[in-house]
Amino acid sequence: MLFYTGILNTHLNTGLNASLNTRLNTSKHNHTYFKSLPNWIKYIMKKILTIAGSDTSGGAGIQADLRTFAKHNLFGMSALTVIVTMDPNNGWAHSVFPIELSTIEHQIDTALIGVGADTIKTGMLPTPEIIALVASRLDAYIGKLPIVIDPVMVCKGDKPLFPEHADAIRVNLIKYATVATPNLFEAAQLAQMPVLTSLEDAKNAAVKIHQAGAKNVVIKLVGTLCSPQTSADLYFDGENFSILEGKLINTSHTHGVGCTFASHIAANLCKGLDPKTSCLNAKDAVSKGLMHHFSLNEYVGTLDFEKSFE
Ligand code: PXL
Repeated sequence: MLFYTGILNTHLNTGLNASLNTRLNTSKHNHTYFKSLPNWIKYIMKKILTIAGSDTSGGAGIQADLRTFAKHNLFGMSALTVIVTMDPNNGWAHSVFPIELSTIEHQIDTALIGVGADTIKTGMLPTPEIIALVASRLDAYIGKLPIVIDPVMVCKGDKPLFPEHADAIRVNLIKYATVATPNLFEAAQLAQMPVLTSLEDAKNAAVKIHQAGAKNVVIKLVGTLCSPQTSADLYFDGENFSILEGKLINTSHTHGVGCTFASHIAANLCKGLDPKTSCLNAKDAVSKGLMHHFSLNEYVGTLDFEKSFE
């Protein structure tokens, strides 16, 4: 039996709380251990909700989000919006199965009203109706807690998954973002620009996304538009631009990197860090994980979550 002798720290992810969370995450009997905790300890754990899809292959979606939250010692909750499957007999072609609206509504209310969240992250929202529902639920929390909007429009590359939904995200959802995390394609869609071909384009897009209501915008991989190419992201807080530097890692094993990046940002915000530091930390974590990428099968590979925390 281990005893903790530290001082209870009100910054919730240090001191006793960190120790308890670490033990919750590593205990072989998590459930029993959690139930045995006094209620006041459960109530001080910081809670974070992901409203996103299930990536059955495990690299992206809520699987990535919850795994990331757990590694940050946060209490993760999920509201599932869609199930994505991949066809092993047809070149890993993706199929999307949206969840019924009322089921999503019940899940969000369970988490936000029934339990309460300190931070919210959104991922894949597969129909304009689902986007509108999520937006209606986020409305009560704007300015009260951090909200990370990952405006997922593509699964891989730049082939739009839901082309007709870009407008719904731009008009209904982006205004709730404490931080919005579009890739180059999503940024162009949100900014209503045909395509981004330079850093200057990316800066213009960031301004437009900010005007659409996002408080902070991080456009991923703007460094790939520059020469020599890097993995740098562009960060805009409404006043200043910053470049989040990163070395380009030459791999196609990037499945789930976007979801993981946005979850790290959400987790950092949940722990009380400011938006820019949260993005810098997320960039660092994802880069470390990507250095140890691995393949899941002949079609897809992903980053090593564990290495992000070393
Ligand atoms: O990486 C984008 C993404 C987000 N969410 C879900 C996914 C994917 C890509 O496959 O399946 C559920």
